[in-house]
Amino acid sequence: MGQPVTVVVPCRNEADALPVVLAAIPPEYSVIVVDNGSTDATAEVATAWGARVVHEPQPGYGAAVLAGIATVTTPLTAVIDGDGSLDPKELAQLIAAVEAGADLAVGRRRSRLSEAGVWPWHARLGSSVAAWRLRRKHGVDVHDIAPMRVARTDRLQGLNVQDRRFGFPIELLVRAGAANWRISEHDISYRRRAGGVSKVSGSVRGSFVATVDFLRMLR
Ligand SMILES: Nc1nc2c(ncn2[C@@H]2O[C@H](COP(=O)(O)OP(=O)(O)OP(=O)(O)O)[C@@H](O)[C@H]2O)c(=O)[nH]1
Ligand SMILES: [Mg+2]
Repeated sequence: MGQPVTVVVPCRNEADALPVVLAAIPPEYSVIVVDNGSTDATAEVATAWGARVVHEPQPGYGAAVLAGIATVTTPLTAVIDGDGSLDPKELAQLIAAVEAGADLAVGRRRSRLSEAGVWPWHARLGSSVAAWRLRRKHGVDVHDIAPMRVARTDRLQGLNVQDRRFGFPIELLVRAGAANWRISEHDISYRRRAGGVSKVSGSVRGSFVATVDFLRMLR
């Protein structure tokens, strides 16, 4: 049995998708669902599934993730989306990497492991450009923007990431690189969200807004 893990699941109106996510989280992990100003039954669904619920009124992916991370007390923290597009079972390889000595283990979405049509060109472009800048300018050897991640909780809490929106994953990688963290990247699958409505990659506009957030962090 490895070290205790808490999975933080940021959610804004994910009541339809959340059961699929929570059902796939291995029972030995603790779960915190961060309800980020949802107007649907996200919090009720989370409670019914036995997850702890943290409420974060300030909108933004970063605000939600930070609120969750701040309350974790296990040695390891994992972060995964609440929309069902990522598979919680694949956290195991990231957790193993951190237990083996990595400071941060991150996922890398791959076309060959993705459901057809789920990863449109505009979303892929934004992530690729951000990852390229991370490698070139910041010396962080990643090929995606760390859509899921596992790290030691105390280190993660001490990283002092400021961005509250979609710059959060990028800023986290920049800061981890600057602190000389050992980062390991692992291929993961990518699926259609399990329910609910896309807020980002479902439109060119959504991808554009997220990409602007990414690039603000990489100037
Ligand atoms: N977009 C967005 N997502 C949030 C927010 N707060 C929490 N989240 C959650 O963060 C996770 C990741 O969101 P994204 O996958 O980037 O957004 P999405 O709406 O699923 O968009 P697509 O995956 O591109 O369809 C999801 O579980 C969201 O519910 C927020 O303020 N905005
Ligand atoms: Mg999503």
